Amino acid sequence: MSSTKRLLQALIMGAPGSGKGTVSERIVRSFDMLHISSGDILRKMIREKTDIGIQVNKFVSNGQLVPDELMLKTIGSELNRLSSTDRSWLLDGFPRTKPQALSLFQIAPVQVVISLDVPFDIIINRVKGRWIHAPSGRVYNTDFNAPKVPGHDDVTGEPLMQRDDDKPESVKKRLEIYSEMAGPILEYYAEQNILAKFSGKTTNEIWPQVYKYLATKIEPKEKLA
Ligand code: G5P
Ligand code: MG
Repeated sequence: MSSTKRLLQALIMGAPGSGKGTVSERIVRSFDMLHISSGDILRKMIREKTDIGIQVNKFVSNGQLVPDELMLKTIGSELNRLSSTDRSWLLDGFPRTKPQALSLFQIAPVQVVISLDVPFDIIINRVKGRWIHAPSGRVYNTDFNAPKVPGHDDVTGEPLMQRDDDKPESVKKRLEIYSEMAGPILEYYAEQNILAKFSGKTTNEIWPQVYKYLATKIEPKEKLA
């Protein structure tokens, strides 16, 4: 007898540095979900110097949003893939504007929106210690989750790097943009009764709340660690 798999289409939102990438890593470890990060997709295009990568670089490295039309060109095929996949998924970093939210609704409607709420003064300090493994998007922090070997990825051993947009002036701009743009998107999802907000100063405080909430929507593959 065939069993019907329960699929979940979810978003994770939150200010720059609020821990979207970190919480997403924990989600995909505990639940059978794909993680798609718009920032990781853009950084890959920039690294590979594709046509779109060259166009988006000036926005990303200055901490500005990529204009909606260009952003849809960048991520459109990925959204179409998600609309027809038989896997559950978690989209991180998209939508960032109300028009992006409306476009997403047309392509791949979502059932759950996880919103991370972390005080800005905490974010500014933690971003200073961020290191990433660019090819996988794995995120480290010299204070919080340091790599086993300093400067190297735990899985591949490859060198870690810092992000161009983690310069203090870019971080400030990214936080201002988030403050301005996120409200209408969060309202839009609150009106649809799909918004779940999680507040805290650390990921370790937020994560158990997220896990318990998601476990009401999709079966975990691992117990809460
Ligand atoms: P991104 O890549 O989407 P942001 O700015 O939304 O980037 P970011 O910076 O990736 O978000 P995050 O994923 O929320 O942050 O946070 P994280 O990386 O997990 O955690 C931040 C640091 O804190 C890490 O070092 C982590 O280890 C540490 N940390 C986590 N938890 C704790 C804790 O409890 N304690 C401590 N001490 N540390 C902790 O977008 C980048 C750019 O791409 C463009 C824009 O230019 C954007 O600025 N872009 C788009 N433009 C237009 N439309 C879109 N949809 C776009 N998407 C991307
Ligand atoms: Mg991230």
